[in-house]
Amino acid sequence: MTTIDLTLDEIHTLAHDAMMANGADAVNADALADIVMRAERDGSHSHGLFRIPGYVKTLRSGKVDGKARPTVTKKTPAIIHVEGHGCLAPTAQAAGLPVLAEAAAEIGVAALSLTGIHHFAALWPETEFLADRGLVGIACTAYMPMVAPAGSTEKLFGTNPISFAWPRPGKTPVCYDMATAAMAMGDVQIAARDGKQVPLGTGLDSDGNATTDPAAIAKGVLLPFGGYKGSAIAMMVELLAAGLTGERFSFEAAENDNKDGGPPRGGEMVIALSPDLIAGEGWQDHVETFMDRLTSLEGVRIPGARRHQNRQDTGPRAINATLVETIRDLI
Ligand code: PYC
Repeated sequence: MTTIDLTLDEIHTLAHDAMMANGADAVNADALADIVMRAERDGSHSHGLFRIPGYVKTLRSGKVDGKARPTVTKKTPAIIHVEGHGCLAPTAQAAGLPVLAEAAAEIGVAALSLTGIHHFAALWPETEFLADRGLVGIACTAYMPMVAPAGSTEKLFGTNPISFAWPRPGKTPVCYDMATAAMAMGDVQIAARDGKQVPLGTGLDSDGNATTDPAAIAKGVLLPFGGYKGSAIAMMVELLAAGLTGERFSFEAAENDNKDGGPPRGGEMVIALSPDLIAGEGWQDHVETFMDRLTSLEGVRIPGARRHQNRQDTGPRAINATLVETIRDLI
């Protein structure tokens, strides 16, 4: 694979310019470019520039409103609703997360439901936002049907990612962000692009046969991670991100989507909890004894540690050259 070195500023500018050239205004372009740059910075390539062609498709087709201004409503002191009016998720999150954090810090627990958004990004930016403010964060979103529930070969669930972050004042938070599919579709597509195989158990081809060929899986179905256990968590994500927000389930998102190749309209649920108010004084020391015990075990890695390690490097990132060319052609 040929790569081009881009600084973090150049990555931001490339993403920003691609959005602006296709009808977004500065507020929406900035929110999106920030998320894309942070994904590349942390080594989350499948959520970085790789997503720009898909975002641009949604602007060009008119499915996403690149000039939308989300509306924030406090339904109760602890229930915050953001209606995105068709924006990409980062714009709505930028409006809602500060209100969520303030409510949870005051009351102890608060929920943010986002509707009318198009989510195609990582979810750790949401939960890390909360952990950086001393709160526990949980976020999940449904997507297009790509995953067969355990026992079936028919897709119904989205890749349905879920993220969890735990604050560690003075340290980087514990944070995971995982598809409830055995592999995120972005990673399957990148493996197909780079001519790599994926582990058996990732998905089935269009005839329902197990395969290690990512291109065949992209035409067939993904499997949930961990069999029926992952399937139950994928179902929970559908219920939280669609049932609880009132937005579309993955199958409804697909039925109503214009199939432009970008993210469909959907919902996201973000929950914030305050350990200061729930556990009370001393929680940090108590948790750190657990973390010390955990990390003393041979081979154990704290979720999020690799991304946080990558983040220390502020130098250029090697980006797939064909992708950079593709994005430049969109400007
Ligand atoms: O990474 O597959 C994904 C995803 C779907 C919705 C948001 N992110």
